[in-house]
Amino acid sequence: MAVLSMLSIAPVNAYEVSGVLSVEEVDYWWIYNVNEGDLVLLVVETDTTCMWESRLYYSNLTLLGETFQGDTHIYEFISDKADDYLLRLYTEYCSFNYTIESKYQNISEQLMYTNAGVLSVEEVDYWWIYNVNEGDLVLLVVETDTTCMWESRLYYSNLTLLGETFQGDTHIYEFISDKADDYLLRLYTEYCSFNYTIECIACMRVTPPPEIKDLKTAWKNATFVLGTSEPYGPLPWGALIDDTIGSIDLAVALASYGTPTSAFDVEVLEWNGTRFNWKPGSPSTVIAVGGTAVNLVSYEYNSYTHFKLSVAGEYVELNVDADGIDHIRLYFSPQRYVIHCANGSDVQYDSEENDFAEVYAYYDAVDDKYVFLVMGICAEGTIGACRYLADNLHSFPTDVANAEGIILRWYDTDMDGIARGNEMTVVATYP
Ligand SMILES: [Ca+2]
Repeated sequence: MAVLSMLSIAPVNAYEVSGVLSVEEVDYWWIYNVNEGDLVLLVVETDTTCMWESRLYYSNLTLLGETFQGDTHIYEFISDKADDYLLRLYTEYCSFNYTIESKYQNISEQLMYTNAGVLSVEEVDYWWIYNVNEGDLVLLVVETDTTCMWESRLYYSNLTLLGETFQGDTHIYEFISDKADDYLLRLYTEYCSFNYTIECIACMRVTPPPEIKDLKTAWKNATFVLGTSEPYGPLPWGALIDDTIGSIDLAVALASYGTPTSAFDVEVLEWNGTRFNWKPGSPSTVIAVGGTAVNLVSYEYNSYTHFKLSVAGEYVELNVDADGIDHIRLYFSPQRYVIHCANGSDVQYDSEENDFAEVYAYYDAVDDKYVFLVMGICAEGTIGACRYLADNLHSFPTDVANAEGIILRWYDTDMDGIARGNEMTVVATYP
């Protein structure tokens, strides 16, 4: 009897991964390191009887194939280029379990950064997608539970329209970024209120800029952050006890609303020799007391304020557009102010009797922190600004309450060399 040669048989699709797809949800999976000439047998098995959708892309988002029919989706082809493939699964009507089978061990789900929100009838929500680089793959999905038609738009930061969607409940934006930018997503509903989930690489809600009056609410449990008494990193000077006295007065006033705490700047920020980064676990709401030259928080946010320390550290200046003042510059040696007036003339002041301060409320969307800055040019300005805020916390004048920033001027009315709240005058409000 002839002996048959032994049959060689083995499963092609040796690897399986599983997931659950809920109604209106999108899942992305990467199949890494597919070689040119590979026989690709990729099967997505489900337990649903609903129609659902899958797409297979090259890594540059060129569509390789898509399937709408049937419960199980089958992709069979010879790969024509070495690439990582992206598989997108989307269901509109039913939730179901699925299993992806292939011979590729390197299959992994794309993890998405998730934010949730609620959109009410006639409401608009804005979200930033920060720091998108040219050439980045952008996967941005807004999943909703509505059956109404609603509208989303994606803009470049200069409001040039990148894309818009009106159809369907879930809106999907998939593209390769053609320029480095922050992107702005606008969500708008006219007919129905609904919950939504945004999934992408990095999304954050655009928060209205905080105002001075929010000191009582946004910062009621804030951490007071003060500079150390020695120079540190790029800071030329140590902080003075004035910052502490001012902080105490403001903290006591705030204590009727919340429970302020305190920290040194070096406890919450780390200096890497080039820039500062918030340390893990650093507080989400910060009141920084002390100017750019002595407080790391003030230094870090210097570019957002009107209060500038010169690069060489020989002067501090405030750009002010108020009371005929164009800008103010304090030279540290000798101690004198030069006020550049809007009419072009310069006036000098003695810094023993005069100071200026800026108070600025800021939301840092990148680090998701509320930062409240109280910065004198000299220590008297800082302590005077703290005392002004403490004195007026319960009833700010309207223009101050609704300002993001204010410039205060101290003049030592009683000539005792100490700044008090009633010696401060608001000379400008921003914006
Ligand atoms: Ca005084």
